[in-house]
Amino acid sequence: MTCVKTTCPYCGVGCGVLAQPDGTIKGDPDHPANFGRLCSKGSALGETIDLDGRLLAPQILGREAGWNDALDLVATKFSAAIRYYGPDSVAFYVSGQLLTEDYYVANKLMKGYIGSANIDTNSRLCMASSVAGHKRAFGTDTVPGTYEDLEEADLIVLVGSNLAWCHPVLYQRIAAAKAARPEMRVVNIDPRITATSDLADLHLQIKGDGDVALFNGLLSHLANSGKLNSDYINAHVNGFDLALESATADDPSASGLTPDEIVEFYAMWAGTEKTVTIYSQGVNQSMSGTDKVNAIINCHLATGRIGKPGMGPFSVTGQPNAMGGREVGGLANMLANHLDIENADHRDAVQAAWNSPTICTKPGLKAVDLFKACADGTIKALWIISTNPAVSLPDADGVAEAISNVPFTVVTDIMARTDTGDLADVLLPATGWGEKNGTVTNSERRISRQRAFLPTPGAARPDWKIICDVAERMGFDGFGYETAGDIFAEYAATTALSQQFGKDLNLAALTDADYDSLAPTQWPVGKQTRFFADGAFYHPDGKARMIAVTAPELSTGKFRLNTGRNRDQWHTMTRTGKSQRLGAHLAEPYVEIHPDDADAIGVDTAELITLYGPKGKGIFRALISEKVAPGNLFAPLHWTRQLSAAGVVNSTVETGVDPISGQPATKSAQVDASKCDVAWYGFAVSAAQMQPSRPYHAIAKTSTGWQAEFAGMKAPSNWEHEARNITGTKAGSAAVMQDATTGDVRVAIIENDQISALFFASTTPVVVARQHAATLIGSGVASLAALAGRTAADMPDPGATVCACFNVGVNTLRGAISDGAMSVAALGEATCAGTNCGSCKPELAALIAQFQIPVAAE
Ligand SMILES: Nc1nc2c(c(=O)[nH]1)N[C@H]1C(S)=C(S)[C@@H](COP(=O)(O)OP(=O)(O)OC[C@H]3O[C@@H](n4cnc5c(=O)[nH]c(N)nc54)[C@H](O)[C@@H]3O)O[C@H]1N2
Ligand SMILES: Nc1nc2c(c(=O)[nH]1)N[C@H]1C(S)=C(S)[C@@H](COP(=O)(O)OP(=O)(O)OC[C@H]3O[C@@H](n4cnc5c(=O)[nH]c(N)nc54)[C@H](O)[C@@H]3O)O[C@H]1N2
Ligand code: SF4
Ligand SMILES: [Mo]
Repeated sequence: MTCVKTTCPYCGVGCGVLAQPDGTIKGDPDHPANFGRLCSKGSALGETIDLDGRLLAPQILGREAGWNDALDLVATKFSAAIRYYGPDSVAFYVSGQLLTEDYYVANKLMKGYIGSANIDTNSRLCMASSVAGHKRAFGTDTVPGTYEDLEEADLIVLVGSNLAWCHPVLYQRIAAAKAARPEMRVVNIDPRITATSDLADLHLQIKGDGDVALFNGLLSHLANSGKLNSDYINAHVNGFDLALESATADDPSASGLTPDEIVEFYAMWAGTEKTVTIYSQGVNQSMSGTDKVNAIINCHLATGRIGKPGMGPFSVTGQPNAMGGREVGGLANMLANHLDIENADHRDAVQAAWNSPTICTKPGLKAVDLFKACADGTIKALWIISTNPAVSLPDADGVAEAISNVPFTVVTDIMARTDTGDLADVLLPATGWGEKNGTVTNSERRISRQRAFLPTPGAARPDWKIICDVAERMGFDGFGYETAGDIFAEYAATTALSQQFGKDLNLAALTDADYDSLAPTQWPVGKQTRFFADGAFYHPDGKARMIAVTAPELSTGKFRLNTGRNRDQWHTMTRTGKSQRLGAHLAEPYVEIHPDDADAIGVDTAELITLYGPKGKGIFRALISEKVAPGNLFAPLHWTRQLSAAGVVNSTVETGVDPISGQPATKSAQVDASKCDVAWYGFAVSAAQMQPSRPYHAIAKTSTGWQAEFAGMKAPSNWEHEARNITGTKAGSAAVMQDATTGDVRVAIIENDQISALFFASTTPVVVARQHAATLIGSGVASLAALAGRTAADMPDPGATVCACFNVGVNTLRGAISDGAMSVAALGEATCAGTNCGSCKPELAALIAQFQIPVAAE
């Protein structure tokens, strides 16, 4: 079978993938990002490419429509809004998951033809503070280093990055380098202990937003201990004195760390020339995000540790094309090719290159303001492409309302039902990963091709094609591309402008490249692969700028709600939610809470917690854990209204934005928390998709159908009815069993001698071997044995999945450990766990460590 070289559609590591139409997926051994490795999400890509739930035809007001009608309607509505209310009355909200070609034409249409800069992207929620910090320091948005630096470094400092779960292949590369060179040191700076902490020699459990204080303290320490690189500063850096003055005025103990921790960290940093500081959303998603970025970069500039092998600041990108989107100018405050909207010469040059009728003259609305403008009626027509803002923006319910308030909303997605798509007037079906062609740029500026290996499903079209079709119907020429390759060639040619104005981007060498066979290519093409070792920054004087930053006042609310990611889910789960292997890792919305706080609000293990934000609330399973500090909570961003009753964490998140970047501070929402008093808890498995519609519920795929967790405020009077309602099974006979002592209820629905659904209810959180229950669906096992919800002696319950690749559960692993598999490698040999993608290795190590802790003598 043909094997196509393509690129993973998830994170910014940008791993090369070998894909076959039957869904066989392997890591590409030749791709310089991953050299054959893939993480759990990449490995499971084959399970997410079915057509279940796909949007396969345009829809107008919920009814299927032809492309002609849909495109005409979109073009007419946008043109009318522009005619009556002006170009700024329309907006696009796009995504770092668009391919460069899609992004390029969307930006060209809005900025060069409609004449507004009202195109913003989910990168505002993701990379905006890094972009702003880079521009302040370097004069342009440049990531100086390469992945090899991570392997060559002697010290890796991770700031606000859960690399083990979020950039797993980079984490594996660092872990392998550390195994080969045990003297390499890793420091993890995160208010939470995470899977990434496992690799760290030092975990600094910083106070939320204590980062500026810590790095300002580091800068004064570097000055006091004679570790500055005065030659580099004198030749290449402005702003040193003011930055140091400001840094010295701050007290590093405001970071919440102990003096010993601070001394140890500073000594490591000061004493290690080859230091890379990797940072991610714990830095960016903050009211002081841009200042955090500059506080980090200041230390690298002051020591000249930048752009040389094994050293530099390294902002890892989240989405597969976060970097490409920045290159084509996808943010509301950027022009194409790293040029500036505010600069008239830049504007003229871009307009000339596009040969476009107009060009925007001022920055457009940034994401949060864009949706405010939807709420207040300023925006008359809105087009959302490849993102799910009704889930992923703070005040998610307010944003959903704002979208509904726009007179005309278009959503382009691959799925028929999403929380955002449900609010649209027009739905347009896009071809998805594996069906479309284009390029993405990863965290180290490497451009890789995504290639199609599957047929186009239904009437779906590539995003770039849909955008160009609308542009043409709005009467604009300049969008008559035949292929994605045509767009890439035009884009690559326009990057000459970046050079013309002394900026960094330069893809001119790729203008005539053979697009079909384009190999992964890092820019700048054919020159040095790192920036800034010898200065040559992009401010007009060629120097970098150190920025004077001041630690923020830390807010003191009731609970600081920190939000982020799970290992095996991608954002709003529209794709990863399809894989039962991935769903088995953490199957419902949860909130991590410290035992002291759980005690204080009277919540026990696996009970439910209600979080109250200023504008909305949510209900989450309590995961009581010392990994979060008292006063801190952590909840994942993944759950949607499609998959849960009240698990959209952004319903509770209402935050301000960084004043410079406009990025919302989604790591530090202020919330109240209390026990959610429910009358009963339930769990069910069924062959059918369930939609329990109870005050709390969450559904997930299983190997045999679906599972649901739920809870009710009042015990039902008839358990059989309740079980049938929830599991969606009308036919068959029901066996109902109620334990006289505990009141626990178990119901099995049997059809044609096969179990079609199982239902469990209890006044306390349901204890049942969930994976095992799922395997009974469709089997003919005698109903009473199944009702016990326990596994037969010859079928041990594997427990919650730890290794998603080989489906190895926690009980199996504990068994192997007690049989003597006392290292990650030995566990791999015994059970296969961790031997494919390696994403679960930190969890394997943690299980072994748990086993090694002697039980305290009583
Ligand atoms: N599995 C998985 N991987 C992904 C994604 C996914 O959805 N799932 N999404 C991708 C995307 S788009 C992105 S942007 C990246 C995000 O990748 P990461 O930024 O690594 O992930 P997050 O979980 O958002 O947050 C990282 C850490 O920041 C910490 N943090 C919170 N507040 C602070 C603080 O004030 N200071 C410090 N120092 N740390 C803090 C959190 O506790 C958290 O552990 O992941 C990418 N990779
Ligand atoms: N509280 C909190 N909120 C956060 C974050 C956080 O850490 N905490 N992180 C923020 C960050 S960093 C990010 S990046 C965002 C991510 O948030 P979103 O971008 O909203 O999340 P996704 O689920 O990735 O949305 C992508 C959508 O595009 C669709 N899609 C997939 N492929 C295609 C395609 O080829 N074409 C089209 N047209 N559609 C496609 C998917 O079905 C899905 O509906 O969330 C942000 N929100
Ligand atoms: S690390 Fe995983 S999610 Fe990220 S690109 Fe590689 S395989 Fe995909
Ligand atoms: Mo992101």
